[in-house]
Amino acid sequence: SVKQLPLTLIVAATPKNGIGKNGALPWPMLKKEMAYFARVTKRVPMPTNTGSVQSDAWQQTNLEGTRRNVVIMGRKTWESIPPKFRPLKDRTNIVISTQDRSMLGGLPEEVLVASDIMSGLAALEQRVRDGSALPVGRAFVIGGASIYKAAMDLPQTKSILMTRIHKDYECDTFFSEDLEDSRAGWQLRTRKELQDYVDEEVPEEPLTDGNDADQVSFQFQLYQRP
Ligand code: FOL
Repeated sequence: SVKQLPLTLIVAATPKNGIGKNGALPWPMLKKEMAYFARVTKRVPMPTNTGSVQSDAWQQTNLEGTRRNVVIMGRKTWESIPPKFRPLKDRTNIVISTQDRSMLGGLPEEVLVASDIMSGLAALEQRVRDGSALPVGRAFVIGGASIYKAAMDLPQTKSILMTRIHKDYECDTFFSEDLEDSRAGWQLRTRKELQDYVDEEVPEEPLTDGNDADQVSFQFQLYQRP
């Protein structure tokens, strides 16, 4: 059921936890960072073999059928994605809005609209049951600030994939300070634990990206709480 589904936040933030400026990202296009976001949010984890079936990976895939990760975002984050990239492909998109979907422009019918995260997941669960959506792999919360905050207040949110941007861009939108508050219980995991989580190699050294006028380095991190 929806309350059992683990949620993962994925976010990029400056040293002061800035995540946005004027409805967009505060930094220039960071190709390697955006590519990491796309790869990680698309990659579906291998199913864990419980039942008594043969643990052959190939058979297992055919028995379970294909699955698709879900990305949950607020209405302003939806509007910030370039139209040619939305809905985010190969992922089930859920948009959180208090407004009716008719007020959001011509959304494709495969995009779910809900008033909060849990209602969105419940609506998706219904679609999976009636066969109009694929079974869920991982569920990612992709922002913005108020949606991240709501997700961090849910007990099923145990993991945060943080890209720490090593430059202080001017921002008007910020990620929750709860990540640094020891009472919130968030712990920085090791590089090895991050690699196991995302199922890819992650560089030890910061990556560098940007343009000739604006070079920036950044680092991929994993935070988890018990
Ligand atoms: N998390 C991280 N780590 N980096 C981000 O840039 C980020 N951005 C958002 C949420 N979490 C993030 C929200 N903003 C696209 C654009 C903006 C956006 C999220 C996604 C987007 O267009 N994504 C395409 C890739 C486009 C490309 O390759 O240039 C996608 O398919 O995911």
